[in-house]
Amino acid sequence: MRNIQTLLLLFVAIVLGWPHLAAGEAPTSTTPPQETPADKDARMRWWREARFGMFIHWGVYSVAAGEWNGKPVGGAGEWIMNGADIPVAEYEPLAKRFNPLKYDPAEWVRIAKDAGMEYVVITSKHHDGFCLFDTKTTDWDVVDRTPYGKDLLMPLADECRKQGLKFCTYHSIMDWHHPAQTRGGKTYNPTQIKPGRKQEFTDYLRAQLQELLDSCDPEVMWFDGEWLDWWEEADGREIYAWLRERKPSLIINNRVGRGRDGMEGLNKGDQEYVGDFGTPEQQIPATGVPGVDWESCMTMNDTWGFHKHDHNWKSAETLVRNLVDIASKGGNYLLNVGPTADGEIPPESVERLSAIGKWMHANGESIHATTASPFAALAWGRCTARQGDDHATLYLHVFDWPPDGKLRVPGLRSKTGGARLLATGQALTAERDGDDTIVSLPVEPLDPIDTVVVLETAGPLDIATP
Ligand code: H79
Repeated sequence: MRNIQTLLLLFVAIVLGWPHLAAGEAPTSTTPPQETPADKDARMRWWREARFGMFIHWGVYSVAAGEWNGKPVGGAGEWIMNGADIPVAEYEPLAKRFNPLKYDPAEWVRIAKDAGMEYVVITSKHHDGFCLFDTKTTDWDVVDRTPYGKDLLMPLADECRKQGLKFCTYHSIMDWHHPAQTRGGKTYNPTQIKPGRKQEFTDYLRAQLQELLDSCDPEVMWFDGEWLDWWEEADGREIYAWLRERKPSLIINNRVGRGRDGMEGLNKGDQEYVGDFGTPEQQIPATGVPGVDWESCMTMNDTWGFHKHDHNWKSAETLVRNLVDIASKGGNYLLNVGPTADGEIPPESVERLSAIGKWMHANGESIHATTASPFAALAWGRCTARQGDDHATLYLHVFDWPPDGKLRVPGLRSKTGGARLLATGQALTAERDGDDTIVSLPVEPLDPIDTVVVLETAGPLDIATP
């Protein structure tokens, strides 16, 4: 009897979807698939190990290239519809001039791969609503409105798979073109939703996401444009759960919901929020947060979409050091390129990526699949690490070469198992000095941007807390 009761209870519970559903919810609507911490680690693994990816902002704004009616428009290139206050009817004809005949996805992926990047995130749809893939949800897309007339994402996805990179998409929730949203005239142009038409937009969004899964099958879906009064955390939770049901391995950023704390990008602390990683934008957090995944997205100049008047390029030194700084804090670096309407990555970007690649070729081991620095701060640079139970490899990134040739690693009391320059293998001596370890360096740095010293410990990591 007891057994029958238990079985009955179980049966009812399964049918009603207990225990994770509250009364009144549609089954599975906001409940992501159950996942143990180990499952989550497995899902996030490639992303955590990659450390470095390429962001690509491309669309019909690339035709305008930061100019409207012959005059430069301030702000980012992909925001020109807002910056020059262009009505939809005047913006749409840009598509007729979007004909990227020089688009060579194999070359783009090669450029990313040679830079040491392991994934690519491209705009499937930015705030202007224009779709770079073949969608049936609207004719505001590359196939229906441009002389080029072909899906731009599928060939890139194919090339990524061929060359061993992960293919990912960026999709904006804010949509200045969708008939259910009205553009505001305010800064950052948050749209309003027309009364009673939210469902129409979320159906449209889901249909597009399904098309992306069916065609180019991204590994990350990177949402943006979520700072709208009418877009709620619950909406993000629904989309998140719905996507993960369709593709359990999918990784989704925190901008699908309302968690992100402004441009700092990590989640606000007032409640749990949906999303797999935080998204600092144009900044690097002062420190990492143990157990929190995050990715800093940043530009090489001051625009995401191509802008012909933006010549404010960061140096290769800054870009490499940003990558190292981010890795030393346990984050990922998503570095942007804004290809032209012809389909070319600007030469200034290619040059910088190739300089980063040169550094990565010699030093990539100190970035990929490493973990955050075990030190609080290092006066001369940064540290990344690889830790086992009874041994650690420390990668000491020397930005400022010590004039006396003595690299002091404060608080490192572990027995040393040898030191060397990563790029050449040249052996170095390392000795204890009280609670510190001192590595003797050659007179000149190998690479003035960042010379990496590998320090192996013999035995577990032992660091005196400052
Ligand atoms: O796609 C690139 C930019 O076009 C886009 N994000 C990157 C990846 C971007 N959109 N807006 N912005 C960047 C700046 C917007 C900032 C703000 Fe806000 C929106 C300020 C107030 C509303 C961010 C969200 C800070 C608070 C809420």
